[in-house]
Amino acid sequence: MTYECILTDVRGDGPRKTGLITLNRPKQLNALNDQLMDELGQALLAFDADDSIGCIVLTGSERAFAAGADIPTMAPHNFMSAFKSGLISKNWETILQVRKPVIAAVAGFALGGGCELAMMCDFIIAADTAKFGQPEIKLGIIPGAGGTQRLPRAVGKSKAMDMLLTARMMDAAEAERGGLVSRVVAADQLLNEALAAAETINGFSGPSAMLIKELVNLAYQGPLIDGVNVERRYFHALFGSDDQREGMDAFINKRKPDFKHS
Ligand code: CO8
Repeated sequence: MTYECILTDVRGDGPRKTGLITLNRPKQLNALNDQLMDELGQALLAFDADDSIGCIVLTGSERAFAAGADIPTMAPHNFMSAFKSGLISKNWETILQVRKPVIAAVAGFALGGGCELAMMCDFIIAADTAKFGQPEIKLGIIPGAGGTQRLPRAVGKSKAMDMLLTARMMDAAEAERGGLVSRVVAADQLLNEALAAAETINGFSGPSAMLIKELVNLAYQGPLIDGVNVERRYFHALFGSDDQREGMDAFINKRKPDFKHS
């Protein structure tokens, strides 16, 4: 498959690899247009369906992860055309269908829809150059891909209100303090660090990784008790897997596990 707005690659030395997706509209700071979002969705689903892939890393350029939805594409719309066409919404949430872990590796600007896309990933590793923001208020609009909902859950109400209402950007250090990103690394180490995290995950049981992802998202999105109940069912279910027997036998016999991802 050849793409115009993204690059794809497969990385890693182990038996399970990492699918790498790079947003690639450098002149527009990776502004997210329809074509890019279509291609991103196709690439994500293709890696998700590929049994040799354990994890996906999504990244941008040194200057920008993504500076938001493509403003010239949105500018001509009125309410009815936005409502009737579902303005750029149809292909924005494909990423939420992906069952394997998706790591965002963010350098430079992650603004508006770019910040929202990063927040739809499972965790964010940031370069020390990263800047996060939801500046939609400056354009007379509001976030449209979950920014008003996911940002407060990530950084708390006060910081979210501050960012959404004043349009100020948060640098990488503040994003880490606030819990928006899991770690901050030197910009020239960003991709290595994200790929190393993916490789670590690839070495573990694939079913465990996918179920952890589903459960953490449940904790993040839904009521506590529902998440705890589903967790209990899946916890029991994994005692029917080969990887549970292998993982525990390896621990007891002080050897490295050889997971079959089944
Ligand atoms: N869309 C299109 N083009 C963009 C965008 C964008 N979001 N951001 C930057 N560009 C373009 C610029 O127009 C410029 O192009 P050109 O060279 O042809 O003039 C090029 O990228 C470089 O940008 P700048 O010259 O402005 O570079 P600076 O370093 O001076 O500034 C900034 C960088 C601060 C990132 C600045 O470009 C900026 O403020 N960009 C807009 C950021 C923004 O407002 N983002 C939010 C957009 S709205 C949104 O994302 C809503 C999401 C809704 C999703 C709904 C799904 C259902």
